[in-house]
Amino acid sequence: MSQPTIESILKEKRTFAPSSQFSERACIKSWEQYQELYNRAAQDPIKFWEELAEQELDWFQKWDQVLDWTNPPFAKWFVNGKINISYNCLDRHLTTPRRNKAAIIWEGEPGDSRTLTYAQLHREVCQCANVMKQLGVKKGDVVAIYMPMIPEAAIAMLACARIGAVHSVVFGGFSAEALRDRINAAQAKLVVTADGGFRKDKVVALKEQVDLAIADNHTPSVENVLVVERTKEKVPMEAGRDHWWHDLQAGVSAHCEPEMMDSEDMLFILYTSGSTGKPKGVVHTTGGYNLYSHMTSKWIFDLKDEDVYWCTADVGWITGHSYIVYGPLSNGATSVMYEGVPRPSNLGCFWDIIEKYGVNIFYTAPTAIRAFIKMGEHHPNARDLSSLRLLGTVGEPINPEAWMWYHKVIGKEKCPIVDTWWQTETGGVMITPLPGATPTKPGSATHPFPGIIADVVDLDGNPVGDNEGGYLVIKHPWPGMMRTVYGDPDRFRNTYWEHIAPKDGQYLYFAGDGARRDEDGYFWVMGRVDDVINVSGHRLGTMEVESALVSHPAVAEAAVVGKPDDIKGEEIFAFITLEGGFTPSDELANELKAHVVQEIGAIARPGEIRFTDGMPKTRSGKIMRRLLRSLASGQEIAGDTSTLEDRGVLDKLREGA
Ligand code: 6R9
Repeated sequence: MSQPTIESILKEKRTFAPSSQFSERACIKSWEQYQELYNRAAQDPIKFWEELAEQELDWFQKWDQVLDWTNPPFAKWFVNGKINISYNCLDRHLTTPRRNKAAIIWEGEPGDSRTLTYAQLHREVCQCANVMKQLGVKKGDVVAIYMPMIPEAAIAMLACARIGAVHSVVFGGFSAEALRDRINAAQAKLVVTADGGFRKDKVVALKEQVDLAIADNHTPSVENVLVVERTKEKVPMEAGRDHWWHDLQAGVSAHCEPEMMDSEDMLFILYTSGSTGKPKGVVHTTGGYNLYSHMTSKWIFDLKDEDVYWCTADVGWITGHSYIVYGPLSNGATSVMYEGVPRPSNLGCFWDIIEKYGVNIFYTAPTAIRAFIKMGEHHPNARDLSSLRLLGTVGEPINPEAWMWYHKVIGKEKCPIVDTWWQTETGGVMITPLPGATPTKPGSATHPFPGIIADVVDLDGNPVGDNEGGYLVIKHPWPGMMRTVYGDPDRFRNTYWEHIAPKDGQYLYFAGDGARRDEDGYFWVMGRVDDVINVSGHRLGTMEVESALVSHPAVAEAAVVGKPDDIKGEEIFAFITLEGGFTPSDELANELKAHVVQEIGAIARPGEIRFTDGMPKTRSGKIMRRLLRSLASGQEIAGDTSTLEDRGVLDKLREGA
């Protein structure tokens, strides 16, 4: 092998098969059925996706060709097909009993709530679409959506889709500056926002941030700002530019024909932060994304008409796009939307919502699960969670001990867990259990979704052996794949398709994650390849060392990074947050080092341990190891920190040094 890959040291062996009660009722009922689907799709992916596109979606006009891959890495799916995703999410349900079914059940942080049936949501989307048209938005224009977690965020997205405008959702927690950059990068004509939102018992003044972002002609493309009244705090409204949503809504028709979109017309741009450099505008188009978010929602979350499904993400992230809005609604499901997050005044709010609405399917992130563990199981134990039948996780590798806690305390050992690996770039879930079919292993995302050909390879593109770490790649285009980096096709090519050179005309999509496949073919994601630590020539992924640390009863969360070392090249530097009831000490640090040695071996022994109250995380909850790496080696923090959740954490960590 010409290039070093990644060594695996994790020894997790537990397995959990779905119960027969679950499997019998599931969309995909057995391991054999999964294998049959997988093999059929692998042999003829074109036919596989074509059949599903015909069966599952409504098209205005059929395609001429399923996949055009003559100009890789730029794919076209369902060439010349005509479709509208808002039609598939709304109109087609109105002629069925789903017409009066809850599409969105929304809960505000202060405890107010609202339910929109499919008929009501359709009406609101049409009105919003007409308002946008009135404000001069046309097919192909970009609309920036900067919103709290309120139904109008989803309504605005669907309204854009309806008239063929491209949405660019900017997470409501981002600063004016981040918003300004994203508006300018895509030349947004309209900004949709709210006076504010409620988060952690405070008012987030969104309109104020919008005003700052567009002040002094910083964003010349913006013609109008549409403002939802949410907090009722007084906000300045600039005449001619700023408009209240409810005022304009009152004057428009509730009929709006969906625009006939080409399958490859742009649906949205979503900015994702690279570890360095400026954020990339990930571009998704209409037909393929609709199909992929639809199919993955249907089979992975096993959606049934009577289910109440809740994904706790924010619509500002891809998870919110694909699994709060488009995927569930295209399937006619009931999707819960919650404005708040667990906070000191209400640590148990998630469990209250599950109890209140009888949530059956719950999809959250490892960062949240580790926080729940730290808060203590008396919170979930005080609520009735018996409605739950399926659990999911996304965003980071889940440490086996966190998985076990989720399984026992939340799932009461009866709910399958789907650990879903995917990215903004992939549009939908790529590697995951199918809950009625796949025996799960804690910490493994298990197997590729049917139609996805995944592999673990070295830098020459050659598959590595069982249990050897390498680079996670996807070998065949799939309908939900990103189409380009907005305005920068070269960056698309360099970032994803050239780390591993195309061979014999085959292009490999490079995900940037390290992984290994075990002897049963299970995929284990080992963390970002940028975060790999090289100890005496052994290249270790972050996930395995962190999981060993988290398996110690004192540890709530762990993040490991490499610190330059004269002899070893790098040594492992571990940042640790402790469970309640434990206090930092040298003895505990030594005990944790010994624990890692015992769990996975001497090679992974942390050279240094630093206790901290919190980790620097992105606003979607991912630990920013890049910043910890700078701290560990005593360097100044460089690069983009605009996605950091809480700057205070960094300052504290610096002081603690
Ligand atoms: C959906 C989303 C993508 C990166 C991805 C990987 C990490 C996400 C994971 C996971 C291990 C999982 N990631 N899910 N790692 N197991 N189940 O999170 O998109 O924000 O673009 O992040 O997140 O490192 O490459 P995005």
